[in-house]
Amino acid sequence: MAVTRQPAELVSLLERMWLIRAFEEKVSELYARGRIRGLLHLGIGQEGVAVGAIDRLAPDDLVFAGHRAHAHALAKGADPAKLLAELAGRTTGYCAGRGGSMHISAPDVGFMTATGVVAGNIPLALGAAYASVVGNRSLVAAAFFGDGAGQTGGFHESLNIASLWGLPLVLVCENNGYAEFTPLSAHTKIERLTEYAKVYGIPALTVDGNDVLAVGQAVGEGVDRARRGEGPTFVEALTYRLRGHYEGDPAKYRELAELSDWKARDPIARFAAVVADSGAFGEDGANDGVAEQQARARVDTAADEALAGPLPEPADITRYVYAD
Ligand SMILES: Cc1ncc(C[n+]2csc(CCOP(=O)(O)OP(=O)(O)O)c2C)c(N)n1
Ligand SMILES: [Mg+2]
Repeated sequence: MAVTRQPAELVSLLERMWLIRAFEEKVSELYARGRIRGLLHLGIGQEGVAVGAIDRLAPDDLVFAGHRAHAHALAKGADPAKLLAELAGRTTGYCAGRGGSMHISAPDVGFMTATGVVAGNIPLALGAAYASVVGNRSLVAAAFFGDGAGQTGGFHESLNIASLWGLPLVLVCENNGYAEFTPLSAHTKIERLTEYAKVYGIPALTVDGNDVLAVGQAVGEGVDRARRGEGPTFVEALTYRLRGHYEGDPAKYRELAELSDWKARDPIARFAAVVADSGAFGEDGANDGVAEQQARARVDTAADEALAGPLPEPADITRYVYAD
């Protein structure tokens, strides 16, 4: 698609994608070394969706993501050191080390929640969109979920209400072709998930999720529509996770040829070529590679800071437990 963004904006998008990639590669390394524990879902290969979409939101807009949520938190502006501290169970983490990867919340930057409940974030985003209308505010709520979410009741109920009440909700479906180890064709007969939205009267379109600008264009239209009070929009972003469903998944359910096809469509490498063509790396391309270097350096510093944070004291085990 035609590039209409300023060179500095293009570089900034690339920097954000690199920050997420470097962060998740560091997380993978720390996980292999036992410094981070628990079930971990990485979105390496899907960075174009979170960055392209969240770029079109305002700082006050609210993001609700799922179990593969590091990218969305970082794209919304979460601090990598605090996020890493959370994953490593440190008291300095976003949720005092009690939440971990699937329960991140960084409300200071409008990243409201990750959740381990597939599609559980969609009714929450719906509620935020409703609160925006009731409270006479102009904020937009965005929900990010996978293709697997389309088979849940909460997804359908939320789409119906969002449409019926014209709520300012943007629904971003990251269709990566699999729900856990099950390919899309084995969990629904519907090929284009936009069909689900259309039956509820929601404008919907499918985009190349590995094209950060295409995602931004589609989501930007949805955000504008929501802001004008014209109700929800559904964007299906076609993408692929280059890692297994979880760290340690041997991923025997997919062919290597499929993986290498998608590696060739890596959203970061593709976009770096667009940035280079725009001349934003300088005349002789001198700044090519700087975004990656800076991201890796920032993540290294964040990891040092995060791992220096204290673990919770055993005596504090019931702290934040509100049962009678
Ligand atoms: C309500 C619910 N049902 C089942 C699960 C188990 N589960 C965890 S991830 C997952 C698949 C999700 O697939 P998708 O929504 O496509 O997201 P992706 O993992 O591809 O990012 C399932 C079924 C769950 N966590 N929550
Ligand atoms: Mg999926």
